[in-house]
Amino acid sequence: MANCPVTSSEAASDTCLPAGAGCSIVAALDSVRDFFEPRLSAAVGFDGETPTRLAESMRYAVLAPGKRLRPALVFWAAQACGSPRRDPADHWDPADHWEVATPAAVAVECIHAYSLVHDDLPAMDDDDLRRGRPTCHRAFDEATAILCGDALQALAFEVLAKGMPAAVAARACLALAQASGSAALVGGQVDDLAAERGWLDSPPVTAGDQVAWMDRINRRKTGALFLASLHLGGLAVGADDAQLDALTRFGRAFGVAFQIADDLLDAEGTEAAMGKRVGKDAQRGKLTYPTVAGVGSARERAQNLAAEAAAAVAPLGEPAAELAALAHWIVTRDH
Ligand code: GRG
Repeated sequence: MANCPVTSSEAASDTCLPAGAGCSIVAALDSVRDFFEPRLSAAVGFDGETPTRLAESMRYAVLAPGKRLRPALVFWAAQACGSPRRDPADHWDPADHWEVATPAAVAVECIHAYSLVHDDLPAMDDDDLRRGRPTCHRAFDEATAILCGDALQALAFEVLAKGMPAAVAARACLALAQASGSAALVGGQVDDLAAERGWLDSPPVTAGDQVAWMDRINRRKTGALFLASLHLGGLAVGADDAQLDALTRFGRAFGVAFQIADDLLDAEGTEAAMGKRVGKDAQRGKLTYPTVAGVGSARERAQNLAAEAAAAVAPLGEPAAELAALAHWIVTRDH
């Protein structure tokens, strides 16, 4: 397997970030995609009773070129928690941990892809472009896109239940169901719509209340699936409570840092780099971190959170270097 470990010293240093020569986190993400995408494709290689149009829409949605951040979190959490105890001689091969964590990586990417397909629908964000291509309802039709999302969601749990040992599968299914259900992904999406569509009895007014409101939405809408990705990766290799706790602290800081960076990119990024429409938030007068707190302080908070995330996984040692580097990268990326 092509693997490109990032060292702890690179993770802590700005010089390893994407703009720098020989940046290893970008290569490490390429390694994840090289390993993961053939396995993801196999998971949506339907036969039997799945109608062709539905199968095509699911492959279209899930195999479109995404960053694969959630699978990366699964694999890097697995390698961070699995390595020391599996090979005390320290000759660890991350491939062992990635293979065992593959059902978890496929499952979280299926949930993510379904949420994007549904979010792009006319009843929600009404977008025409996603991952540089026409959105699913544009390439197919609305009914197919709704059913594609439904089937991707069910597939996620099928893959976990089939691919993991029973006791681990039950914990993993619970964690993923909670992260994608009414109290997290779906609930966060509903609250986001509520603010935008004037469904709130008392919208937040002060800057402090607005930041708390956004944190609460993003913790559920975006952060919960990142956290579940990390936990599923840990569970796949039998992580202990201390390791899961380190992943939790990493995931909480990472989730907010990611969302602030996403808001900054919506305000300042380009459609070509992002592969989706930008400037939507301003058009809709939506609350975002840069509009409430200002671009400078939003950027500063994102960088502080990235450092906090990296510090949280420092006790996991060298195998957690990719996680730390990813936290720094997500706040400096251009897509
Ligand atoms: C429809 C239940 C339901 C939820 C929708 C995912 C989502 C919730 C909304 C998408 C809108 C949005 C911009 C959310 C915030 C951040 C986010 C999930 C960005 C996309 O994730 P990336 O950058 O995308 O990892 P790729 O395409 O690289 O996988």
